Amino acid sequence: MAAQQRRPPSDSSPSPATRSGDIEQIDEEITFDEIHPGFMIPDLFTQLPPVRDTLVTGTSTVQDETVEVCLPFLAGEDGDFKYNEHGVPGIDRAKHVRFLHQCLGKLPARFVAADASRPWFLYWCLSALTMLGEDVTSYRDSIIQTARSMQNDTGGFGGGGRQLSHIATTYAVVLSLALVGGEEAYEVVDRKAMWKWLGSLKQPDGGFQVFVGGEEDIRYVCPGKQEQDQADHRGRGAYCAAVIISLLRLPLDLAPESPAYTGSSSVNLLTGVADYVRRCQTFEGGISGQPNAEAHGAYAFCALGCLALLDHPGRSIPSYLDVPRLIAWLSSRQYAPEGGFSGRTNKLVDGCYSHWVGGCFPLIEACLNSNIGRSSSGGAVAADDPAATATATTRTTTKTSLPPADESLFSREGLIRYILCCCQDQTRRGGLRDKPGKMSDAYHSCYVLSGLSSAQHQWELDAPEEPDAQQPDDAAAAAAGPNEPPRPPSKQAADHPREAVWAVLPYLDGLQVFDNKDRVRPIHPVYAIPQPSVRAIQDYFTDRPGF
Ligand code: FPP
Ligand code: K
Ligand code: ZN
Repeated sequence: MAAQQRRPPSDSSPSPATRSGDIEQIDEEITFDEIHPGFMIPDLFTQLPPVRDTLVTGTSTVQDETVEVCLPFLAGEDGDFKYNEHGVPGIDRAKHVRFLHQCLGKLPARFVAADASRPWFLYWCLSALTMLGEDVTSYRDSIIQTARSMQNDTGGFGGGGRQLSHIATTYAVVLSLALVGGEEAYEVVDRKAMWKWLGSLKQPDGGFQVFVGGEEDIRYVCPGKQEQDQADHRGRGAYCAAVIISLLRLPLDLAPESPAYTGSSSVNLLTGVADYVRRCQTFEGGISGQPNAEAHGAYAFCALGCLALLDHPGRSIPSYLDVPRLIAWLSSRQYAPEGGFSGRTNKLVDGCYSHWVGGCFPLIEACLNSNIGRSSSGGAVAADDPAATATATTRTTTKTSLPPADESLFSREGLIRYILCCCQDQTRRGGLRDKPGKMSDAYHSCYVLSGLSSAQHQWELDAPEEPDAQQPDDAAAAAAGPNEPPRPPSKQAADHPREAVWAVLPYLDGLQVFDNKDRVRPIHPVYAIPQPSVRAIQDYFTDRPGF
């Protein structure tokens, strides 16, 4: 951003002094710069977009209203915030932490509708608290007890006692156990039953049902969202399944009872998943929850995260997706002046897409920057899958033309501004939110902070072919703290795709508009929980005797 573009908002906008009324004695002539000396906010974030479509529609009206509600926060005019010299407020840790502890406690009666989402509340709150730097091990005993009550003998976890196991609630419980950590927490999981249950969800088309016997007409309510059908959930089902399988180091082979069982040892729990993801890329370049549906940010993250677990992302992502078109779609999700992301075309910015869309960028950047993303070698495709092999061959051309991402592919500054200016509830309530005017909640607190974490950190990925040559620099690794050296391959891990080695960099390219005290903890780009928590649970289950 050029220096001359960084200036205080234009005089036409009301200044905090004239708005808040508590500095009445100040002369009207006084400039914004004198009140906030050195405030440097690019015009991009304080003014209406220069190019506008004059056609007025319902969509354009709500978009205009959204810009109007965000502008005062972005321009440093909200009286309740203390802004730094970049016009960015700090993160109100104490209030958010208190809000999240409250959400983990007893909830008011109206939350009865969210009863089946209890595992989600656990994950959202524990994850958000962890990113804010809190130690969540004090919740270990109660999480263990709660998780036990949610587990079914037939495998997996339901939303509560005597509820059917569901892939999403299972994912949320497993992540919650990983977040509190420790042997007793890991041991809650009946891995053998879990393995059998996942096999029973695995479909011959490569996808996963989200619960046993779930037909397309069986619906369930996604927290805070409208009802959607089962098929629409397969895209995220595959991501949840891949995360569960990887964290618990489950064997990949299928039991004969699985609907996907063919008797061939080359068909396993992960077979066909990448091809399923490929079929979900739409004409827009984004990714939908099932083939031929509307592209949505939530599925983009699930798709990329899933591919990143099936093989090295530098190989799997360009093999199965048209990356330039995906980048174009992802980039179109970031709006100005708001700075935040929308979830789909012609919709509004929302703080939770800071993760669902923002969290795609570390994966894409790593894919472009890892050596393999630039090489012309073939993709990671099972030889027994001719359709996928053909795809990989055509995609190789695209892959060779992908340049490395020397600069971020999104505006980190814009996202950080949107999050810190617009997504914090500044009242006593605390917590993070969709946008100004909306109530904070646990879901948005988790995903807004996850997005902030990806915007505040940079990740580097090893090249898969030469792991030894790609060890992270010792000094950088030491400074960054949570990075760990690659592990030697173990017997059981051998049938799992080799885990890529992610390293968080101790610096951030470009201008840093937030203060260091406002940096939240880094989270693993694929699992969205801290890297040491991923490492600890995987290590515990690697080569586990018995199962
Ligand atoms: C539209 O909501 C939302 C969707 C179509 C997808 C919701 C899915 C998730 C949040 C992801 C779940 C992921 C996992 C890992 C379980 P909307 O119409 O209210 O919002 P919009 O206007 O912003 O599109
Ligand atoms: K929304
Ligand atoms: Zn949202």
